[in-house]
Amino acid sequence: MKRSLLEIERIAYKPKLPALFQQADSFNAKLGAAMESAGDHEQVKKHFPNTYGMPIVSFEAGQSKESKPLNLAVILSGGQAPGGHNVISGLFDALKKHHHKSKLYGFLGGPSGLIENKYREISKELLANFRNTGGFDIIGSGRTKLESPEQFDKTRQHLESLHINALVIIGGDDSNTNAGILAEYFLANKVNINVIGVPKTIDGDLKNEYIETSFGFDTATKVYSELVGNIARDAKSAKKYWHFIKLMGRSASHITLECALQTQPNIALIGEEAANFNHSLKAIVNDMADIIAKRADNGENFGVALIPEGLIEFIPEMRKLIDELNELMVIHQIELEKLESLDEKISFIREHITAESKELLDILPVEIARQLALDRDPHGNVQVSRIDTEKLLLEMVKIELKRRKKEGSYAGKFSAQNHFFGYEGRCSMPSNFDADYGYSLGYTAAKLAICGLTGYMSCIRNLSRPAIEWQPGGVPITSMLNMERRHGEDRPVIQKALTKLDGEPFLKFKANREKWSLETSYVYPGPIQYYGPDAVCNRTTISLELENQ
Ligand code: FBP
Repeated sequence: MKRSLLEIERIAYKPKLPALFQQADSFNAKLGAAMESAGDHEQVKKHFPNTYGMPIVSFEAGQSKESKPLNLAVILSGGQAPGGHNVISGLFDALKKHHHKSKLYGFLGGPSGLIENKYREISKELLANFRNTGGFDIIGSGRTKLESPEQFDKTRQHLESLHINALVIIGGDDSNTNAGILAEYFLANKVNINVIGVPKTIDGDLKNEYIETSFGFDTATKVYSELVGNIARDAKSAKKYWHFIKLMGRSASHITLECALQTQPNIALIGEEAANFNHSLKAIVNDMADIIAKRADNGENFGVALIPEGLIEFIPEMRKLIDELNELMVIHQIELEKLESLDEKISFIREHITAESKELLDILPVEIARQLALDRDPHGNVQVSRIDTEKLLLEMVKIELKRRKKEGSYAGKFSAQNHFFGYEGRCSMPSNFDADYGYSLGYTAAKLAICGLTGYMSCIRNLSRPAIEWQPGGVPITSMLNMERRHGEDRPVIQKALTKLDGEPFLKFKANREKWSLETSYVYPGPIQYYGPDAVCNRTTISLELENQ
């Protein structure tokens, strides 16, 4: 395999570990307080009689005793995130340190690899090509939902045939929910295999009091911020375009908020704010047109607007339409599957939604209506990355500015470009932070498995401090659950962390956005740096720094 010079250098990088793991080899689990679920205690408890109320776990150095070899299995689940190969490296190194005859098996293509029994053993030689690299290609990933007893049973058979002691699931909120369900199922059925989760997602929405951030968010936001900064500088140089940039991130606006803090654009929309203040599509378009008009009055017919991909789900009338579509797609699944074209599906949908939603569907550009009618992902989510919200807003702003021009209240020139940054950031070489964090999460997951724990998520705290001060441990997955409506029924799921409107990152943005909207005060973060001063190479995100201050 041909490698770039940077990749060759990166493979040799030694990720930093928390001091505790540098000082000792043998650990005991230190049990803390028992933990309730994030919400709906009684209902969650009913679903998890064996794993509800488990204690939070930290580690303390223990006596070295004779250890037995362990076999671990690992899967990568869902969208790619920088640092995934490092989680596997951390798992492998901790496992081999525990006992050199221990083995690590990677199941291929995500959860489906477990069901279809497709795997490869992860050897030192194989891993040597992947340390500190981007991507998930060492074993691949997938979005199959591991949820039915039949799938659990096949998983059990395949894991038992390899004498696996613990399965590590590296995934986002939905995959970790399933890790918790599988741990419960194995305990209930007296299967002697533990299950440990690892928090992964560029979206940054898998976080809570204990999980400060997921791996991947740091690198992805640095990649997008570099691109946004480059575009902002182009806009300021040419002075002729407005750039409407949609950023990935699913429902939550964490990525957009972080990129806004890093680059100081003229507009950054935050979906959670739109929902909180009931901002209609029309109100959002009006606010954007106001800023564009004010900048035009100052002779600045250019600018940068950041739009989270999940915005569409937060606009109240859109949310109502999407909720109706979600329910309808479950109830009328068979009829909808029989319809061949998207336009036939839309006609069917029009007949089965409320008059209010029908009115909205009819005024949306045809392309957007078609995108909304597309299938959901296996977890029942609207595939927001496939909806062109940036184009929708651009078209609507254009119409509004035309109206204002006619009426005489706007005399500027509006010429716009649209962009979508998403896949560009998911497989980037991990930043030093994600290389260290991913590795430490993998190392911690192996330690949790070695301590014989199940139903836990690997957790590292104190992340805005240098890695040596990081605190590793485990949090019960059931402590993150609440009940939510999915596929037309109430199910226990990990609560998604949306952008907090009283959180420090949003407050900092709010305090500055008016200034940024009119003054052209862009910041250009430049590319991720791996070598050089700490302040440039080892700094994490502004969001994490503000949240932890
Ligand atoms: P995860 O929740 O699986 O980490 O997904 C991350 C993500 O990149 C989202 O930001 C995006 O909406 C989605 O994946 C795109 O999914 P796909 O890779 O299936 O196109």
